[in-house]
Amino acid sequence: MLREIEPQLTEMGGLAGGPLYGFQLDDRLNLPVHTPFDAWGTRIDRVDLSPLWRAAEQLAAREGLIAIAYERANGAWSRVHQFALAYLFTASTDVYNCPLAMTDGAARALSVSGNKPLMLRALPRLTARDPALFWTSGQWMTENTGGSDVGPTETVARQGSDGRWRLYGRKWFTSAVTSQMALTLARPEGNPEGAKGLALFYLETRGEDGRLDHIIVHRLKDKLGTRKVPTAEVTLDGTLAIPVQGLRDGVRHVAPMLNITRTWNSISAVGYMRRGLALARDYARKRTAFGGPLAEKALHLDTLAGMQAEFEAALHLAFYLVELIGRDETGELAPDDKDLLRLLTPIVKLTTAKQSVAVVSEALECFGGAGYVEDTGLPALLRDSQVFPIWEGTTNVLALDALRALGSGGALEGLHKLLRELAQPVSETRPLALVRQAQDACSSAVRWLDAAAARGHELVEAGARRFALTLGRSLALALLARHSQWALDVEHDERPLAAALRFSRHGLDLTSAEDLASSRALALD
Ligand code: MFK
Repeated sequence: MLREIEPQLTEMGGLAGGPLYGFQLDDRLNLPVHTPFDAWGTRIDRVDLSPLWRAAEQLAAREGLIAIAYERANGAWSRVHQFALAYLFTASTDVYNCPLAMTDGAARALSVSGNKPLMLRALPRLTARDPALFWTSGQWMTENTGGSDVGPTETVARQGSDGRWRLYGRKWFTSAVTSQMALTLARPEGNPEGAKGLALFYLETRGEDGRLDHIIVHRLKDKLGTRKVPTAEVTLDGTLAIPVQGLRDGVRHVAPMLNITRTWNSISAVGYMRRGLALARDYARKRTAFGGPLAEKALHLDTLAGMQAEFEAALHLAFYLVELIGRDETGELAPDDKDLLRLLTPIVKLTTAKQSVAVVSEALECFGGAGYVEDTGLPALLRDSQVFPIWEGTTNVLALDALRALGSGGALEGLHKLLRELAQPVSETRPLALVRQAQDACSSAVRWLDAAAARGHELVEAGARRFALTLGRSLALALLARHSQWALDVEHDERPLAAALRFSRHGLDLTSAEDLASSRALALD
């Protein structure tokens, strides 16, 4: 498989590190433009994209960035192929990964919905390789009432006498509004309050006349980063929509989408770390200060090495998640592993997102003042990375999701089993000690959980983020250790072991017996 896909990866890497990167720098000041009215006062709500984004859409379709996962030419490993390409593509296309994530998520949610007519209508477009046929999807969940807690969603779905559903409400934050379709939550009239009363709806943004279908675009959001993404605030004023899967439990039905978009988030976070490092390492060889290149300064090397260790850990973690998804989609996962996949999706997302902000921030610092100057293109990297811990669920929301995903214990059993399996091929003392360290940290986190649970749910909630990060970092170390053994055996290369050792020294076990009263006093008094 590697022989088969490597030429495409090499080509994408060359593009991303060459002409596409140049294009990105040239495109730096181009932003999407919203034109609410035409010259004659007719409401048109046209949104024009930047040239880079227009090219990214064509490239993504042609290279099969969505299609590969659905064609499944390499069975369970097709997801690895797809995300390896996405990893290379992402940092040079100014967050075009956002519509791709949503498109992939929508394709997945529709695929498992059992709604044949919608699958027949949308899937061939969402997975098209022909740019003329290719559609992207939005995910419109966030309202004035919030993006984390979607239970209070105010959008209402009304069924007309013609039997068709129309949506009425205001979406405070949509993903790219230029998408041809969206999956969105709305409350069918008469349904109970709260999340259970929401249904998942499919809508096409434009009617047969090519005009927006009763959608008013109020404005594009003025965001810290991801500025090429035409994220919009919109009102739905009678937009035709189709229930995807019944008239309730919209959150459960959108969950397959969330899990895919969270995986895109993880891979993108790793892609941004890699971009920051690639630039910082290149600069270290070129920049001379205090009598020599930065690449010869011990402290600078120590800093870069620490960043590289975090990056390698995140890479292994994110691609392990991708591997599980591929196996799940091809029916190759045992029930325990399915529980593990459910647990790892939020854990990997939150762990890699935090690593990304830290590493990319450090990458800017490696450039000194130049890292803070816009026309180097570097500040945008940090602004864009800052979306990873927010987009698709904040760190805390995902840490709580991870607690829910523990279920009746199958997921933790799956994790312990995985750590044992990762230890199996490891024979050398040094990587073996690292797997043991990962196992110990994981066991200690589980002991913390049991002890906290015995004292009440609030204590568990307070430690949820540290618990989730401990599991994420432990698994990352075990994966690094296994890879180190492989690299020693096959490539006679000590470098991955050095990354694993360094990562282990950054610390794994973050759980501790904080008490609620002192947190409250520190946080608020
Ligand atoms: C790239 C640039 C983009 C531009 C910038 C964007 C900036 C930010 C824009 C945004 O606003 S992104 C925010 C997007 N919002 C989210 O990602 C939602 C975050 N919140 C959560 O994920 C909450 O955990 C959730 C809304 C899901 C909680 O809602 P509920 O109703 O309390 O869910 P609950 O009761 O836990 O789950 C309902 C059902 O769904 C359960 O199944 P049952 O009905 O069978 O019991 C759950 O098991 C299931 N479920 C929930 N999450 C799941 C899941 N199943 C599988 N996987 C999951 N992840």
